[in-house]
Amino acid sequence: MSVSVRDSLRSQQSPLIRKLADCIEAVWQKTLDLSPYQMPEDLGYVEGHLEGERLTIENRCYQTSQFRKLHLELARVGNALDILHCVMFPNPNYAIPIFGADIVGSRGTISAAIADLSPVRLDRSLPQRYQTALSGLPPVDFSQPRDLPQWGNIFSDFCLFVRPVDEREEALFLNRVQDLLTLHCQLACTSIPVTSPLELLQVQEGQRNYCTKQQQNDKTRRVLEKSFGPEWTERYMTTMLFDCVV
Ligand code: 18B
Repeated sequence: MSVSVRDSLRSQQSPLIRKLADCIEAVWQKTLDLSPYQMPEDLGYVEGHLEGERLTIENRCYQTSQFRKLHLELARVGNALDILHCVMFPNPNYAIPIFGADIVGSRGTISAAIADLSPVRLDRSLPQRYQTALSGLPPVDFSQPRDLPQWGNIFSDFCLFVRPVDEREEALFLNRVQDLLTLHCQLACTSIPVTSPLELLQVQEGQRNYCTKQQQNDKTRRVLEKSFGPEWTERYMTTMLFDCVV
């Protein structure tokens, strides 16, 4: 399946967001066999403006045999806030981590850039193959690392959460996410599905915990509520952003 890279919202967004969106789709296309994903009809392209500025959202979703949902979302609030959101939800019969990334930018600066391969195991460890591969990546150093909020105990020890201060750090972030993503797609494609009912339950529980915690991100909720109200936001956060199917 081919992926279109032309996109109206994307062309207006911060360079780092544009580059990462292009990069994510290029890696997906190169390493995975993408199929269409049926998203709720009214959620592909969304605009809202209850109070204040208009919020525009563009969603792209795919699926593969290893991933029940690959989600790339671009959002823009007026001319003030640019957001990239990406989550790769594995099928529950694959005991592999959840790739997630979020970039929040405002008028030329990026305030938050986060990327992780988040474990689904209760002890928060990553599979050995992932630990080995991630340990082999070159060290990265950012001048303004950021602290995770309380609900952020879902993230791995390899989680990158920074405020990139210049073009060099933006490029470093982009390169590191490209490495994480490439590595993840390659490892996912060669991973063997779990067969034991207990393991299946554990993966389901891990994915549910990830979604429940992410739904506690008040900063995301507040942005959405301002334009769409609390009810729509609750539905969006639990069906589109962090749906636990299990
Ligand atoms: N997120 N983010 O995706 N969020 O969705 N995001 C913010 O500078 C949106 C994810 C994460 O410090 C901020 O503080 C909106 C994924 C973390 O308390 C805003 C959407 C991950 C923080 C938004 C969206 C993730 C954070 C504040 C839907 C990780 C820090 C920016 C399109 C894999 C939270 C700032 C804190 C921050 C908004 C993480 C405005 C609307 C997949 C940890």
